[in-house]
Amino acid sequence: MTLVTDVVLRRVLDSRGNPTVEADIRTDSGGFGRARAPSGASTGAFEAVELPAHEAIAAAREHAVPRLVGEVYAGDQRDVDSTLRAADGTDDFSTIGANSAVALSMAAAHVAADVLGAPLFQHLGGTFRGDGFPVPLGNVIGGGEHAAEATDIQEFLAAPVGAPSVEAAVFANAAVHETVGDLLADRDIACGTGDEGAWAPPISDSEAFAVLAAAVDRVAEDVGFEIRTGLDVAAAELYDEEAGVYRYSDEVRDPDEQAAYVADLVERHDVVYVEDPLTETDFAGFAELTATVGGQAAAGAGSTETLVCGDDLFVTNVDRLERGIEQGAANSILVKPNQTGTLTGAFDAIERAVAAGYSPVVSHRSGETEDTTIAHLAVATDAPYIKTGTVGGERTAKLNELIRIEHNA
Ligand code: 2PG
Ligand code: MG
Repeated sequence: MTLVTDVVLRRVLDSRGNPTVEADIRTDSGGFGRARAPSGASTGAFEAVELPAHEAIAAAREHAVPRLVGEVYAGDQRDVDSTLRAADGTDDFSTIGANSAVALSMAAAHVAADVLGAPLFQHLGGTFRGDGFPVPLGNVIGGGEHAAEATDIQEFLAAPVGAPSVEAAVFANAAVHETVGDLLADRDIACGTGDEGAWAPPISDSEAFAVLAAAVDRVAEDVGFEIRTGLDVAAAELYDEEAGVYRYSDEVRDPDEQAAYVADLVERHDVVYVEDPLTETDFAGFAELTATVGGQAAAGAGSTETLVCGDDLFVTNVDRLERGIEQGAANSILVKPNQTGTLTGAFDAIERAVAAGYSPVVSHRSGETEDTTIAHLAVATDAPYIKTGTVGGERTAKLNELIRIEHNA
């Protein structure tokens, strides 16, 4: 029923105007699935390799497509993904590109769901539990690699942990985004937005916190449920490897000072989620910080414990996660399918994380498309959070899909 009979790869636009890979897969039973690869700007050094889209497509046509067509059943995701790995022949997808790999892997899942006549999250093994939906983390102020002349910290996030539904959470984040815009205008701060649609004002991180806190308080009062705050420090981008220090626009911090600074931010601003507080190789520093701010148990939506999340640290890689678990480096992992190249890789990372008491947070990339696969992945795996922006078509594609899933559940 799900024998792959046709694979098409093409270049399409991503939200930054760059080319990315789109894959279509058809099966003998007339099924159809389509998916697109996202692309990072603050990419981790240990991620699977993204090739220029045209190179990735040419290489996948040569090495992967002949091994898929007439050979593989799209419903057997592990077989599809191990076929992609074998076709590539490297550890990091540097032959066919993680962008081609992830588009093909996700397209296979979509076609299998189509053949079953089931929503993707159900095909992936999930249900929608109204009491345990993925809480969307909304990027409302940002800078770093996502916007020039803005904050040093890459993402200031709204975390509507008390929301009674996905729909309420999505609209709360949009309201925080709008309120931040109003508050910046009140202060005569003119600014545009960054790659993910977050406001990118030319203000310090502490001013950004003040604006975020004011916006979150105002919206929380309005909607009547708790909204906390989160951060993606994306510290690897601030780290000067040669000097061994973190360079902010107004300050230089050594690793101890950086950890103390983040711990202070978490305490002062009641931060519920902090991603990449230290650089991508500092497992020991992460472990110390997690011991300080992370609490003991696995945290989830509505919990008062702070999630310390590894993005560039773990790059959705089970081996790096294993090392982190051994050292107590974090209590959460960011899951981006394109960092590992396949859905199987993402599932394996989530499974290992959950077994170790780590909370998985499914995430978009700064370069995105209208692809909605991650919304289904988050629901299918019961992830407590999903990070997928707040406004802008490529972000609302995922948010609206979450609302649809909730609505139809
Ligand atoms: C991150 C992501 C998404 P990028 O750092 O978490 O927000 O950014 O895709 O640029 O790596
Ligand atoms: Mg990150």
